[in-house]
Amino acid sequence: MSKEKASVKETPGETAQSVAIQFDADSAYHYIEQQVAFGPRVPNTTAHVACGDYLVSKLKSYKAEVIEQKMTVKAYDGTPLKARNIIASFQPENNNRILLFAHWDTRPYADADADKKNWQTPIDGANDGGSGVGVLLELARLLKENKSAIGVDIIFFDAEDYGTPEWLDKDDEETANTWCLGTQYWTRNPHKPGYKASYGILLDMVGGTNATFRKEQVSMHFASYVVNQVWDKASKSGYSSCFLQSEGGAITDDHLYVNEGARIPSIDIIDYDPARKNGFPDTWHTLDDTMNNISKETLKAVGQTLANILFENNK
Ligand code: AHN
Ligand code: ZN
Repeated sequence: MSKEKASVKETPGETAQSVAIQFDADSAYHYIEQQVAFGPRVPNTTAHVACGDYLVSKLKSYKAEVIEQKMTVKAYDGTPLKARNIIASFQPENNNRILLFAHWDTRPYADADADKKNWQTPIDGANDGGSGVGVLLELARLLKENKSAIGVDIIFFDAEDYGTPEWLDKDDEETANTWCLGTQYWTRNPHKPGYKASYGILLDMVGGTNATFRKEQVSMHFASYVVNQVWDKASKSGYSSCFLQSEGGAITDDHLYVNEGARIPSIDIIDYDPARKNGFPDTWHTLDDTMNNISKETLKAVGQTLANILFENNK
C-alpha cells in the first residue's frame, strides 16, 4: 500500500489512469437487494440454497475461479446445518494475495428485537450479511474489468450467524464458538492445501445509515499495521468521518478464526461503537435490519477505500 500519486509516465501498451477506479455504490446496493429478495438466508432453507447459487453464478460471471466448499456443521443446539463457503479467486497463479471476506448467511432469530414476539423470526439481514457481500460483489465486478497488482480471494463464509440465542442467557465465553461455523470449518479444511494470503479484511455490517468504523481490538492485536493502513487509505480517500481514529470493542467474528486458525493477519471493518447499548447498530438482530436502513454513502466509503487499495498501482 504505497502513497497515492498522480500518474506521470505512459508506457506503450499501457494506459495511465489519472482517476481512481470508481466503486459503484448503486451496484453494491442492488446486490444487497437481490440477496434480500430471496428471503432470509438461513441454512437448511430453500432461500439459502437459491441465494448461494446466485452468488456462485455472479462470481463466475466476473471470471473468477470459484470453489464451493460444502459441509455440514453442528449448530449450538445440535442441529446439523447444510452450509457452503463460496470462494472466488482472481489471478489464482499469483503468489502475492489478499483475502477479502464476509458472511453470507443471515440470522434465524431477531433475538435482539425490542418485541419478544419477534425473537424466533428470521431477519432480512440487509446489513448483517447482505452489505459485506454486496460490497465484495461490486469489487468482483471491478476485478473483471481491471487487473489488480495482487491476486485477490473473496470468500463468502456460511453459518456465521447461527450462534446461541440471547434468550438462553449464556455467557459470551461459553457461546463464542457457536458463531462463525463456516469459517471455523474452513480453517480446519482450507480450500487449497497450505493456503496463504498476506493479510485479510472482513466486512461486517458495512452498509448501515450513519455507520462508523472504529479500530477493533482483535484486529489491532493480530494486524495493527493492516488496520492503520486501511484507516489511512480511507482518510486519504475522504472518508475519515466514517473511519474514526478511535478504539472499538473486541469482537468474536470470522476474522478471529482466520487469525488464530489460518494465521493470516486479518482485520474486521465493523459498525461497532462501545458507547452504544450493545455496541452494534440499532437494527442488529432485529426485524429492522432491512433495505430501509442501507445507505449508499456508507457502501461507497467502504467500497471505494478497498478499491483504492486493490487498484492503487493502476493509477
Ligand atoms: C457475537 O455476537 C458473539 N459476535 C457477533 C458477530 C456477528 C454476528 N456479526 C454479525 N452478526
Ligand atoms: Zn449477526
